[in-house]
Amino acid sequence: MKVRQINYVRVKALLALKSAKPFVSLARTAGVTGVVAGLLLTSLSVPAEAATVYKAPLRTAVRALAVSAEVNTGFDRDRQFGDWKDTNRDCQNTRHEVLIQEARAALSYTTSRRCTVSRGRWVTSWDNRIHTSASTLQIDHTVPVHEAWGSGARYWTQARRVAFYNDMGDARTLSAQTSALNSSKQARGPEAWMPPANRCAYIGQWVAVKIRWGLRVDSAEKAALIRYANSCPNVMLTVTRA
Ligand SMILES: [Ca+2]
Ligand SMILES: [Ca+2]
Repeated sequence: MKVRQINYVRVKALLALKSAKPFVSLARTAGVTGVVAGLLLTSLSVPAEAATVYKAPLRTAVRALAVSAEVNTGFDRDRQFGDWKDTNRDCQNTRHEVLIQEARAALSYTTSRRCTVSRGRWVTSWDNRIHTSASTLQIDHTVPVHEAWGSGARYWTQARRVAFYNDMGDARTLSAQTSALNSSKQARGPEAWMPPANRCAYIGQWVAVKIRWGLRVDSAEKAALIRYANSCPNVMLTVTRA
């Protein structure tokens, strides 16, 4: 049982990393066919609710989002969500894990232990800007932490909130963005704030995170999502629920 649980965690991480790809293409990736196929077989033995994968075209997914009023009172980011964690205890916290994952070139670190990223090359998806210093980047929660709190996270356990805050299981939850632009977003949803570039991708990411974490949408947000989705390619969304 213990082995199955460990394998399931690994499968989940692999699937999330390749969440845009179907199982077959995942199994063909990078010469790990046998290993992945074995892990997938093992995963069949875990309870169905643990591995729920949602799949629908963007416009269908948007219309299916459950609506309720956003209740933002009582929010305390540090107390309720904590800070960047080093979940896998390799000395790199979530901020640096995201910087490493999104880097387009070799990285340099502030110390020989490689705990904190110093320089590299990143292209921020909201504005297509090129960055070479980590100091000009912030890690954005696609669905802002305060917005998540008001959309259902207030009812979660502390552990689930910390997991959301540090979600490395789906690359759509967190991304490195230009610091000033990230600051300008604050806790606003697509009804009030949109990035200057790659808006259709942003809408897909927003909807995927709402589905992954079972968060609700307020009516103004849903109207905006429907409006944007109707003018964007009706791409297939595949989301592993957290
Ligand atoms: Ca780490
Ligand atoms: Ca909202």
